Amino acid sequence: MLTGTVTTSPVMAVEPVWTKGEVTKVDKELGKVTIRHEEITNLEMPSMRMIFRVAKPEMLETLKVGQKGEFYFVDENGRMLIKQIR
Ligand SMILES: [Cu+2]
Repeated sequence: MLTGTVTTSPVMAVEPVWTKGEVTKVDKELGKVTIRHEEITNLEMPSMRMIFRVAKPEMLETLKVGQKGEFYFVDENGRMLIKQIR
């Protein structure tokens, strides 16, 4: 017997979108990292310098001022997070 459509949760395997950036400040106490980033296409944000929070506290231990890399930034309920670094 048909019981209607089965709705699946909108969980998808999201591929990280990498954005180049440079760490300009790390505030371990407040858990904030300032990054000068290039355009973030997944967030439709132009290049700028701004403050992010980290998805995991241990990221604060590895991030250094002057460090350049590629970052996966996400908007989590209005809070800009560094989700992954490579
Ligand atoms: Cu920005």
